[in-house]
Amino acid sequence: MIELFFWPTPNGYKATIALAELGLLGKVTPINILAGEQFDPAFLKISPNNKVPAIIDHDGPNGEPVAIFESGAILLYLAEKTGKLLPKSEVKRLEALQWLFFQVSSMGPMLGQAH
Ligand SMILES: N[C@@H](CCC(=O)N[C@@H](CS)C(=O)NCC(=O)O)C(=O)O
Repeated sequence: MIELFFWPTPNGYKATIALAELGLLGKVTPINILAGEQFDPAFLKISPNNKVPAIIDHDGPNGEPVAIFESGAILLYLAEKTGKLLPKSEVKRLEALQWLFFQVSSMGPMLGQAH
């Protein structure tokens, strides 16, 4: 199971939905970004850009714990770890990756600024 550091925002839900769909959602630690908890030094060791979502996979590469921040990196990590969510066909995989990068680099930030 994977530990999630979460606040109920669209970015927070992206990681939550992927973890739930994969049956990997473990302990959920709320990080209240309205109260400044994202600047807690302990959380900054997990997410150095002081943002949710972030995860800790206690069974990461080589069986070691690994902390991951950035929703796109989390989604890619989960897809590669499980062999799910990303198509196997190279062309379809590239298509999915283009929309993933479009979402995290173009759509997400614009919606964030709009709100
Ligand atoms: N590029 C990041 C954006 C994450 C992000 O903007 N998180 C916001 C909530 S939606 C946050 O934690 N803000 C707290 C802050 O910036 O201090 C991702 O895709 O994970």
